Amino acid sequence: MKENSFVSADDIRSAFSAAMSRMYREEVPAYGTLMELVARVNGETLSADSAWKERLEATDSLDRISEERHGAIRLGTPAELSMMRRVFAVMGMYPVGYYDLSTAGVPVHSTAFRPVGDAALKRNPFRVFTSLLRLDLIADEALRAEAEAILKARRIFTPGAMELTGQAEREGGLDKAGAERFVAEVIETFRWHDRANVSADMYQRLHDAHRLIADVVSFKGPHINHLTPRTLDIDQVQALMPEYGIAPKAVVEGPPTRKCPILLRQTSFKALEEPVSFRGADGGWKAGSHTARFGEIEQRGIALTPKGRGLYDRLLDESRKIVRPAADGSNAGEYGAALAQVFEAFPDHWAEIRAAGLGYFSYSLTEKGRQAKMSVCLAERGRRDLDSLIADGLVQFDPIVYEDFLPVSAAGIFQSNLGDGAQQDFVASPNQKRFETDLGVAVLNEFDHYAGIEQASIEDCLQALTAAVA
Ligand code: OOG
Ligand code: NI
Repeated sequence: MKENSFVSADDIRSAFSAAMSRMYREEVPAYGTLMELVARVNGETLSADSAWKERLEATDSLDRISEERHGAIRLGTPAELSMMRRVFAVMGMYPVGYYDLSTAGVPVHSTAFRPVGDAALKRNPFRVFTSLLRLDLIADEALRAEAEAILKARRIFTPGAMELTGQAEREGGLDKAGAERFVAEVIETFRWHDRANVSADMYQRLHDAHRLIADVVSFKGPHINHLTPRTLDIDQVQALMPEYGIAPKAVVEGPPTRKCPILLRQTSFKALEEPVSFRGADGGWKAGSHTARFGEIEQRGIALTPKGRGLYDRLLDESRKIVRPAADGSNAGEYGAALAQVFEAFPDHWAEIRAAGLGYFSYSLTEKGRQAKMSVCLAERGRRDLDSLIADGLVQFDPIVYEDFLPVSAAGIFQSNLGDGAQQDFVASPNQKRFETDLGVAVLNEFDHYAGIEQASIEDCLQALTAAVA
């Protein structure tokens, strides 16, 4: 009886992402401006391309095109991370991928909590890029101990959020009233607090060690630091940002503009300096400022196989050896040109990408394939491989969309929002084991996930072609 009244995890996630969007637009008006710009560009792109519009109408819900696709938070302790995992699980969001950002001068490692199945992603793809601060990378031992003590004392979840998460785990879900309360309680964790947990002096010391440490340790909770709607033309939004009074980061991260989009392209407006107050010695408050929150946009392409990803990483590295993008945007044009030129080595036709084994595709029967299934006899099943079924026009293939993140791009997003002078070196030290111990589970491997979707689609095709005569 009770089970029937549970709200689905997908619906809870949708309500959560809508509530986050409302809260963030109120808290950061520039983000609302970015949303307006994105809606305008998406609308213009679709009016200029009716074929694309039709395809999107068939596969996505058009009125939700410009909605948020992801957000990001930075946590301070293993206990916060493992509790966050339980909270996200109630919303059907699971940790996929491990990203080590120490190599890029940011003392965190991360995962993305996201829906994993095709149906869940279609219903609402919202994900949260979640980083855990690595105090072990901070050289100053005394400061590290103080930061640990401050973090240990804070409580980022409301008692209601903890209780409802436990209830959902015990009972297998939440009913309507429970789900509504859950969203309202969980949102509190992501809220901005303009009163710091620390004195101005302590903030400065944390800030001197790394701006990101100050951002995580000084506040009551892990305020959402950006949300990211989907754009259909990222170059256009990047170009128009100044006209809307918002300052874009220097360059678009990821691959260059292409006919066949690969992986993920993203850009953001630079984080805003916001007024905060610090604890004074006399129990009062002292005015200051903090820079953390921004808005981002993303445009996704095909998920690449390990071979394709290897090629992408190599070409990106090569481009950056030719021109390293400067934080002030002064060589953005040169960087764009180098990137485009180097990426000519990456095939830009779906059939070539498939033939070279660079990307993941979803296979389905064509109209001819659906008609022909009666004539494909069992004996042929083993003989006829996918390539000949495609050549005969029985099977077609579509790119599988990349739903994850890119460490070099993420580092670029972090850096541009930490201020231009914040570049700092750490010894590269990926530690996925440690991250998973803190998280309480292993993260899902994104390549296995895409390979699984591809394989299932192939089996469905073969099954459908032979089922009729079996
Ligand atoms: C996260 C930056 C990474 C992305 O889209 O790659 C990110 C952060 O600044 O906390 O969100
Ligand atoms: Ni982001």
